[in-house]
Amino acid sequence: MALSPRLSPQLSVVVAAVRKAGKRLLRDFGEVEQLQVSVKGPSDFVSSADLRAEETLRQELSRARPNFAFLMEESGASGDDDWEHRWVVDPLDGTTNFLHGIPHWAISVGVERRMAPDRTELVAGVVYNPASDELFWAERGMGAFLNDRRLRVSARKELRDAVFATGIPFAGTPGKAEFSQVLARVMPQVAGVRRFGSAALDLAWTAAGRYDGYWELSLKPWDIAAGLVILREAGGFAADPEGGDPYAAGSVVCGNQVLQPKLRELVAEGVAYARRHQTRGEARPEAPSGGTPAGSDTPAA
Ligand code: 2AM
Ligand code: CA
Repeated sequence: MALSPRLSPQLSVVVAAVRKAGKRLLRDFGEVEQLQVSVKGPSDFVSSADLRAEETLRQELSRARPNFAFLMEESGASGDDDWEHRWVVDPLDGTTNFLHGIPHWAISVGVERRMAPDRTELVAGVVYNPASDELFWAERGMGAFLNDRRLRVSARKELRDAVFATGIPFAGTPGKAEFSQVLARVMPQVAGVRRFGSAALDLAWTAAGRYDGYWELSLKPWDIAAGLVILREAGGFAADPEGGDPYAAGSVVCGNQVLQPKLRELVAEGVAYARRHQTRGEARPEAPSGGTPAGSDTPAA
């Protein structure tokens, strides 16, 4: 597919790399669908597909930009500590979907630039879903695109019309009580809540206006680096629940200019409630009752 002439040399490198890794992953995905019936299941096969994709990306990206450092999901940080640019790579976001033969997973590559010793910014990102051949991409200041089409976040203004995506905590991760409290506040007010299982695609789909917003807590840099650039370049807003930097916090609440603050308030209230009511490491399971759930609690003794 021809891409817009706005594709810079740097992004061309990323696009070539994700397409190469994507082709192989897509072949592997076909195999996974066959493997579903085997007794052992496809999980070992998927881990090696994941590692292979990461290696392909590393080779392609480092050949084109030898000075860039890496932060990768499987192999961690590598390269010069004094890096000026760094690739932030998730070779397979939505692994559980991949494993189950669900065609909703992506390769995510973000570019981080160091402005000062303790300050970096995200400057470019590509999120590629090989199963649908949808390539979401953006460069700071240049807009966001899906293949060759310009992206814009949705224009909806009312919570009751909004469809939000989220991520549900899974085994071994914190935040289950927080999630329940947030969901109890969001669910009654909106048109729908979706959980599709790839943070990178959740951000890209919000950028494309398919979702009106998205929230998820406790994410890793490689889940969101690329998607945050795409979201912002599509006119979206993103913060952590307290209004801080979502990349640094690893927690994201995003949407358009009108809905993002409303969603953020609900998320912040739910999180604060769960934390105030934590006893023996768990919050009370129920949402506060009586009136609207949001803000109707009393402080813990
Ligand atoms: P991953 O597929 O690269 O692991 C969904 O909530 C997000 O959480 C995805 O971006 C997913 O990225 C991440 N995640 C990490 N560990 C997970 C797990 N065990 N189950 C589901 N999602 C997981
Ligand atoms: Ca991931």
